Amino acid sequence: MNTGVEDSTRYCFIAEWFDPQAALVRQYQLFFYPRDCSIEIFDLKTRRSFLKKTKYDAIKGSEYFVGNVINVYSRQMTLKEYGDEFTRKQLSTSQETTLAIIKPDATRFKGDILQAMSRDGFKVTQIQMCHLTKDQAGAFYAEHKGKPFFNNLVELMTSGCCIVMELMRPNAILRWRDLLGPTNTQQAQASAPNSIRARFGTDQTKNACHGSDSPESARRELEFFFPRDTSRSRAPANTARLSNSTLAVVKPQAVKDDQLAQIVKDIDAAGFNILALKSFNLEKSDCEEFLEVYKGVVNEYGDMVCEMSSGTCVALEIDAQGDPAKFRAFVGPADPEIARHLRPQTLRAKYGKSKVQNAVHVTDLVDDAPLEVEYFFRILSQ
Ligand code: 3AN
Repeated sequence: MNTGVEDSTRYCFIAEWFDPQAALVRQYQLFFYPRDCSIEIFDLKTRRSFLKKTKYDAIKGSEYFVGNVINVYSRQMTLKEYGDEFTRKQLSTSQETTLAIIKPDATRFKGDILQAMSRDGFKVTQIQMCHLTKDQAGAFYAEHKGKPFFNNLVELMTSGCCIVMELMRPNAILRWRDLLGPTNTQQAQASAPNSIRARFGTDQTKNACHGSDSPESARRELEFFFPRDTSRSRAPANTARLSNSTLAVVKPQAVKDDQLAQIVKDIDAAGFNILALKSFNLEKSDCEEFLEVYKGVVNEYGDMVCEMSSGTCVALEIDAQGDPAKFRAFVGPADPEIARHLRPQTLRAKYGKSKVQNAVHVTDLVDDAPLEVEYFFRILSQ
C-alpha cells in the first residue's frame, strides 16, 4: 500500500464475516486509516457502529486489499469489494493483480521462479498446482486455436503439472510481462538475459511461464483458475494423490514474511517431491477442528488456532516415500529455539520465530498423515 499517504487518507472496504452463532454472513463497511493504522467498522444492516475507531497494528497496511482475509480481534473478515470510488481509484493500480503460470517445462525451477517474483515485489495472493486436461488447456488458450503452434502448446500444457498464481503489486500486469521477457526463449536470452524466460525457458513454446497481457485477460484468466463463485466452479482441481503422502502447511506469518519461495526451494533441494500445493484462508472453526489433537495437550493450542486463521497459508502434499517421519525430521522440532540448537538445517530452525509462529506445520504422527492431507486437499477443497 502507498506509504506516502496524506494524513487524512481513509480507505473503505465492504467486508463480510460469517457469524457462526446466527449462521449467517454479516456485511460491514470497514474503514482503514493508514496514518496511524486504525480501523473503524459499521454494520451495514443495522447501520450501527460495530467497532469504534481503534488503532490496530496487528494487520499491516499491505494486507488491506480486495479478496484478502483479515483477522480482526479473532473475527475472520473477507474484504469483498472497495467501499468507495476513492479507494477503488487509489488502490486498483497499486494493488493490481495478474495471472502467472509456471508451465510444466519449468516446475522444477519453481523455487527460483517464486524467488524472482518476490525480489521484484510481487506478492503471491493465491496459488495452486493443477494438471490441465486437453479441454481446459484448449479453453484457456482459445484465442490461439487454429494457429500452427496450438497443438504443441496444448500438448505442453497437459504434459505435467502447472503452478497457477494470482500475483499482486503496483502495475502487476506490465511488470510481470517485463520480468518474463520475450515469448521466444532464444530472443529472451539475447535481449533480456535476466528475464524468467531467458533463465528457465527452452524454446518458443516451452518458455517457462505465462502472464496475462492486459487487464481484460487478467480478469478472465484469474476467473478461469480462481473463480469468485466456487459453488459452480469448473476450475481445474488440485493434484493431490491422497496416498503415501504427508502434509506441510506454510503458516500465515511465514507467507506474510515472504518465506514461501525459500521454503519451497529448500524442500526441492532436499529431494522431497511436492505432489500438490494450494493456498487457503482457514476459518477459525476449521483450524480448531484441524488442530484438535493438540487441544489440552499443548499449552499454545489457542494461539496456534489464531495463527493458522490469521491469513493465507499454503498447504503442500509431500511424497512420503514410504516413511513420513523423514519429512517430519526435515521440518524439525516444534520450537525454533530448540531447533536452532539441535537441528540448525531444519525449516523451523531457519524460518521459525516462535513456538506458535514456527513457519511450517507438519503432520506429527505418522498415522495422521492421510487424515491431514485429506483435510486440506479433499474436504476443504470441495
Ligand atoms: P505470450 O505468452 O508471450 O503472451 P502468446 O500469448 O502470443 O505469447 O502465445 C501463447 C503461448 O503460445 C506462448 N507463451 C508460447 O508458449 C506459445 N507460442 C506463441 N507463439 C509461438 C510460436 N510462434 N511458435 C511456437 N509457440 C508459440
